[in-house]
Amino acid sequence: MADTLRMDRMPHIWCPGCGIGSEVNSFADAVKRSGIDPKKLVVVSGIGCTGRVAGYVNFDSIHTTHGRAIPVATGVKLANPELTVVVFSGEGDLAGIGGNHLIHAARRNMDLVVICNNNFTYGMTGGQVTPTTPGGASASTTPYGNYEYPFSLPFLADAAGATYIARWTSMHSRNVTQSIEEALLRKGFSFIEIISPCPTLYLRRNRLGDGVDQLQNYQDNSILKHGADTRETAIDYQGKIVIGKFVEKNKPTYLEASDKCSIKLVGDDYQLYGKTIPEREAEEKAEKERIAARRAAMAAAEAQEQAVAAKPRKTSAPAAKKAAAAPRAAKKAATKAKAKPAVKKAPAKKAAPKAPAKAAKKAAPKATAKTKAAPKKTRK
Ligand SMILES: Cc1ncc(C[n+]2csc(CCOP(=O)(O)OP(=O)(O)O)c2C)c(N)n1
Ligand code: SF4
Ligand SMILES: [Mg+2]
Repeated sequence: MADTLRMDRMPHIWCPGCGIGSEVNSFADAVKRSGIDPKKLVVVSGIGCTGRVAGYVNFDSIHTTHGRAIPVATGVKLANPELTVVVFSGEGDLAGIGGNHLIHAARRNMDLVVICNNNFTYGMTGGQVTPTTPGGASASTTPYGNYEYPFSLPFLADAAGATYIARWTSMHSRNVTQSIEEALLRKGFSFIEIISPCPTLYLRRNRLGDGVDQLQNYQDNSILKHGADTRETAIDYQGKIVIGKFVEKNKPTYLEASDKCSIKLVGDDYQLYGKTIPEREAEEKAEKERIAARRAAMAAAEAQEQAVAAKPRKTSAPAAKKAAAAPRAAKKAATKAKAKPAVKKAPAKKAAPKAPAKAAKKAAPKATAKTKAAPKKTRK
């Protein structure tokens, strides 16, 4: 991750067992896999433990004020529509003080990827209750148990108009990576919620053990339900957590809708930042092709790496298998050709260790006896 993190900022502030670190890891991985140009990526965070993400990533980033990550990100996107803009923040920042911005960006289908770390608490400021704290959970401001009704964020985002909605936990890091990758490559408002442990405040106050205990809870209580009705995604205290990709649909983004309106008003000469719509479309197409080429190159490199890794080594099980098969092949060849060269050419020489090859040279029955030695090598 050295190229995606500002290593000069390490060590980071996050506590041991906090879920934010693994989310950043997934994010960095997703950016790499997506094939998008990192120079055209901007990360915006609000304030909070999660808000610190913007300070650690090696992309253009803004660590803005509490609750204002979405409006700042909206401004960045409108000022330069060629950028991919990601908001990475906590549920307090996004759904508490910034809740109004969240619903309006979703309503407009603003072209943003919003990654929301939901740890059910205001981590940075001492564990106060948040809009998602489950009923009954203890917080520094609700020491006798939370008596408010919490938001289910996927339901809120859905009702407001988000066009991509997924929820995972920090236990599901591969799914998190995959969802972020998908969101980076699509248009419109994408909302990804990640349920995550805050051992220092939420878990300790509620006597729920450490980060690992909570990951076990996620493992035991997550229910995978792609396409689930978001009305059924509420989370009770330590209860079941419905996870998956709930919504994925297309509708014009804010910029597309505003382009359409402007064309109606001024005709085809309409320009945004000095570029006509066909010019912008041509640039977008070229960028998509560059991304596709990068992805294809990465897939080819990955396939090659896998092929190298799969190549049998002398002591590996496939090598032993080959070795075991070699005398049989030699015997067959010898019987068939009744000629020395054929026996010499037995494939045993290359893949198999000396013993079976030697055996193949001599006689088939003996070779069979030697074959028994092959598994021993594997065990070693
Ligand atoms: C206008 C304003 N109000 C309040 C605060 C104090 N404050 C800073 S972070 C935070 C809560 C962060 O909670 P969350 O967004 O859930 O992030 P976490 O720390 O849990 O990752 C609050 C209330 C602030 N910085 N600015
Ligand atoms: S206080 Fe909680 S959310 Fe903040 S870094 Fe520590 S564990 Fe993570
Ligand atoms: Mg929080």
